[in-house]
Amino acid sequence: MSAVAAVPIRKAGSFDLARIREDFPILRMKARGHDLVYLDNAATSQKPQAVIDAIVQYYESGNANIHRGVHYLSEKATEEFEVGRRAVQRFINAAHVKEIVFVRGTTEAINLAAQTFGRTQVGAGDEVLVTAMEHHSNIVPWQMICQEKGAKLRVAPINDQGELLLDEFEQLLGPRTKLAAIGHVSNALGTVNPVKRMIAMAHARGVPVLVDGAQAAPHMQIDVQDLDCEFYALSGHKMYGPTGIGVLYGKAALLEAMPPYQGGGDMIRSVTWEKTIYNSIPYKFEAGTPDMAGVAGLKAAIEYMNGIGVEQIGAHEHDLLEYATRVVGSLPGVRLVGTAAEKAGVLSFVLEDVHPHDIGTILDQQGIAVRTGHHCAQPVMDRFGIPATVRASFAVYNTRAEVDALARGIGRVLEVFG
Ligand code: 7TS
Repeated sequence: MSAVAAVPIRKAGSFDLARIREDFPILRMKARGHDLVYLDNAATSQKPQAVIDAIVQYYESGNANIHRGVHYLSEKATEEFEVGRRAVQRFINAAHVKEIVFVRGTTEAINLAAQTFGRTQVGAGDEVLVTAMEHHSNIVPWQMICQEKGAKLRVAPINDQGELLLDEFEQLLGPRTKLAAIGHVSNALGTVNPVKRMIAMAHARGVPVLVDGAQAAPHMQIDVQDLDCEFYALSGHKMYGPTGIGVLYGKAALLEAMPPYQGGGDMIRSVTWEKTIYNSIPYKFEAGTPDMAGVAGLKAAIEYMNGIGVEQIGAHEHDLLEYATRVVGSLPGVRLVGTAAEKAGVLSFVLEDVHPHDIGTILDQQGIAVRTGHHCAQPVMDRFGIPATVRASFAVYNTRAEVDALARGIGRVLEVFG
């Protein structure tokens, strides 16, 4: 039986939460003697059996190095890898399959863009524009390039709700701006940025745009042609796929013009001591043996999401977020951090006089997994004048009962801390 057939067949339009939960073996686990309540999905989501099976199956009956051998298994592995690339292409509606570059994850995708596009396009006195709600992955690679080149990193500010100030963003797009690198959804606040409008604003001034889609791809339909972004980065492990695989989408003309990122096997057409001729895109950016099993798992994850319907997933999570905002937000002493009108998947909060780490520890004793800390978005914490938040983040398999458990857990924190 193929991994594809192992994906539960579910008509888009039907949403059976109990069945969806059965697809995720880890959800049957106990944590510290309690039913596991996994609310750390923005860090990484759990994996459905179909994804686990696809990886096992790859190693059981599909493993060989790709693009190299003439033998049966190598041809099969190569074909599966490229089928996976086409699945990603369709998932984000890229115009060409060659615009899909496999990388380890969003972090590597952004570093690739910074070290190739950034390094060749950004010069002394130029600017790169980001927003005040970026994850460190969409800050540090640009800081590094700006430092190296004598360029300036500009930051579009946010308001007290955690929404981008669009007018300021627009004004910061200047004649020296070489790239706008913007998060689609904030991992610390949950804010959904109006990226399509932002891209249009940037394009009106001739500025290309990279979108960090790590927190968007798990929750909403991505259409890179409709967005018209130059680059889009995502991580497989946040969208029910395995760790170690992610995607950089780039418009073909840009990818073609960019120098390679890493040198090695597969990214070349020919090598002599005098001169190396690079491979065509996307292979030019895929030096070395890639994560074939990861691509098999990512393809299964995409099929899994499509089987439920990406819109259905987003709608369910939105319901949970609204419910949690109401239930948790009304507990005494709770202050929500990030109250944008448009949000996805994330509820960040602080409790008066209790450190987030203590809250996380007491919740953990009840089997509830949340994240506490700065969420790799320290400038966001600075903006709100806090060191850390507690973050509950939702996935397709979470339930209102789990939100109730979270609320009870916070009640316990309030008892402990009086
Ligand atoms: N961008 C955003 C918006 C993210 O949330 C993350 C990871 C990354 C980039 C980096 O992705 P990676 O797959 O390369 O690590 N965010 C989180 C988080 O919120 N908790 O743990 C990782």
